[in-house]
Amino acid sequence: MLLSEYLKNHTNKAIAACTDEELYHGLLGMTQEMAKEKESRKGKKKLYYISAEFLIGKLLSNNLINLGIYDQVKEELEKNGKSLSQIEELEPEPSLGNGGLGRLAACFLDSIATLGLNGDGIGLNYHLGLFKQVFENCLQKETKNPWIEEVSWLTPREVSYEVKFGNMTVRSRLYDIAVTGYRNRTNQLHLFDIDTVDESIVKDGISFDKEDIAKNLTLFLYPDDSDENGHLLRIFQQYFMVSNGAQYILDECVAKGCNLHDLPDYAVIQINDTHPTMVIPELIRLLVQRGIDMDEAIQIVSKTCAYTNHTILAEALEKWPVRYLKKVVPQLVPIIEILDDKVRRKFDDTSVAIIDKNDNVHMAHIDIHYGFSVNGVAYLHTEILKKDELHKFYEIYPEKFNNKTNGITFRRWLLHCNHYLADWITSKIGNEYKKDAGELEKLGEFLDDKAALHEVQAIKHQCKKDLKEYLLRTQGIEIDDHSILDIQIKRLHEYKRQQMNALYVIHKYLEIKRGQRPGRPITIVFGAKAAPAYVIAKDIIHLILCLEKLVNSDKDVSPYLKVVMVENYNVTLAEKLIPACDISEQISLASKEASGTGNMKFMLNGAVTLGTMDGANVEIAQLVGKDNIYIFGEHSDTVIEHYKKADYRSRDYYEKNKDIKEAVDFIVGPELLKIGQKENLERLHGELLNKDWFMTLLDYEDYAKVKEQAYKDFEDRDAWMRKMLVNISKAGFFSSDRTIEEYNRDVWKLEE
Ligand code: 26Q
Repeated sequence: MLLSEYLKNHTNKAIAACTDEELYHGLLGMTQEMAKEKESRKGKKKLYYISAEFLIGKLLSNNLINLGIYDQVKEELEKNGKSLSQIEELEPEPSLGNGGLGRLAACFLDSIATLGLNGDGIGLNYHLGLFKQVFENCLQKETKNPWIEEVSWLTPREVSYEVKFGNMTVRSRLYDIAVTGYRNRTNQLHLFDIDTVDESIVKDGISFDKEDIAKNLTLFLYPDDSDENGHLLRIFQQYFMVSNGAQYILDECVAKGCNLHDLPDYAVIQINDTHPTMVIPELIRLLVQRGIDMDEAIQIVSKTCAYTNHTILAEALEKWPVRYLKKVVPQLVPIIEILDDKVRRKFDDTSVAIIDKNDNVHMAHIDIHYGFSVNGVAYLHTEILKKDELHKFYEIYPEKFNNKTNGITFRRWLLHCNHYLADWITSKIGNEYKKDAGELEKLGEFLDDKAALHEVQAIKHQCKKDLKEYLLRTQGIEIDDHSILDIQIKRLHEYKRQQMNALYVIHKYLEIKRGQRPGRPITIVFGAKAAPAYVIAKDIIHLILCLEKLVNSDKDVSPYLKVVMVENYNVTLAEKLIPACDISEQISLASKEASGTGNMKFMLNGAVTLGTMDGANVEIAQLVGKDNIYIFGEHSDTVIEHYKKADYRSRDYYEKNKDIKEAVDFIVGPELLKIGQKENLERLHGELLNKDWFMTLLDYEDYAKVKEQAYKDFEDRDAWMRKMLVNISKAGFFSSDRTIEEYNRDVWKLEE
């Protein structure tokens, strides 16, 4: 279909006569129509990927690519004096996720559709998504982030269910978003909502009445859960999601001829972390309601549900007090008690029980006992689950445990975000890699081809120039496109250790002040949102913003070092930053980052990783070899030992190393106190000295040393380009197509 024809039929206007907004609406309508024509075949067995987050990002460009009409549309527009990239900027980004877990779900939907598998997503239609971040006086402020407009990707469906809570009953409405596979079929993302949500209850910032469930149920993604009402709202949201999901799944299966006893032949439910765990007792409840006896219902559901674990951080493992569940979902409590009772009868060890002695329900325990598969998201992570975190469960159910190393969709993270590189790769090895990422290995042929390496270098420079233009226009930030771009973009968390990078900035600043200047200017970029109630994370943002001010306005330093903290880091910004990056910061404390997926996106775009042996970095290191990655820091075993023995004292490192002492004390020195808030800076200083739970100072010395080495190596341009190309050529393993093929082979077993 041609855009001109579509517009003629629908608006009776020519492309040249349309505004960009009209063109955006026209393109949206046209892609939706084309996607509909490719709707999925209805195979017998279907996957339901249920997740509280789907961080899908903007959809227009990706849909055009996947439908195979990107070039045609771009050309049509250009001929009429219009620019596709300008039109794309009008699209609001749906921020229906926090970070990695939500983005992974979105990549998976793309791969499921691309592989032609029968699988849909189930989630919630948050009206405001993740908050929008604004900086004021070097502090993060949160404001609402609406994304649903009059014309949007949401298609209302005639599907609606009753969902009963302890104190009220609501009626849902379903909206679908079409998920186009790359030159393949279309699947659906089902997002449940209620009509009574009221965006006007949001007061200043993102505060709202947490008790008015009818008005707030799907208003925000993960409301602030620092208080009891926040926790209760989270349970309301989770139950609303799973009750709708369970009813939808049963209806769809029954319509296909399922008699409920054979549910596992019709449905497999992948539970994305513990947030959708209540789908297990809810399905049991519904099956019993439809006449199946309890024991059989439990058996059926246990053969239908599979669980993915995304974290070992204790504070992220969901535990809900029974009294909360009694308030919100009293109908599930007797079922959860039965599930707990069965476990207690079978196993003496009470640490594997579902309800603990303090009357908290351990959601992960429900998934492990009453699901048929438990997977981690990278080799190291799964090993740690088996050896440590979930060891007792591994002893009981070794056959349930499996690893599925995460992946990313190359359609978004290469074809869409880096046309220069994608076209260059095509010119070298053809188009096959777009469907078969393993083909990238063929680029290995060019590792010693100087001309080819210089082409890669030119592409990186072009991406830097594009980024420079974008940041200047959208954020008023100026970067030097000839500098080394060293980037750390991810959620702000102490375990991810943005504070370690900030300490290095201080160190470098002081070094330059003393006259020791780097050979080439360095730009250190941060992008991160902190959870609204996470005090230390916000203090770290404060430190970075203060450093940005100090460093960039210092005439002695700014020609050599620049600090950039982009505002409101999101998928759209990631798409601009990643292609331009030289050094990818993946510096979490070993054992804490389950996988990481940003690391894979950077690698694919020719950035070299500076990282710890954590998460999928371990697999990246194995693939590219030690000459093509910069690894530092303590081994995960050592770190785990430190926790077991409780023998880490950050103060020892502070006292031993004068660079560390100098950088840490600079946080509360006169230069920064002049710019920032005493309270925040002192709290962060105290935290590093007296607690430093994620062992920043343990790894700092090695980090600084290895980082210097990377900067130095960057100067041997040909050798660096070779490292880049090795990274690109080895990235094929991290295609989410590979991950999904493994899920399907080992867990879902859908017809191909
Ligand atoms: C739990 C309880 C109460 C409130 C919030 C939460 C909560 C919310 C979000 C817990 C976890 C999350 C998100 C986790 C997440 O994004 N994990 C990341 O998953 C990625 C995909 O597998 C991995 O690559 C990352 O390493 C992991 O951190």
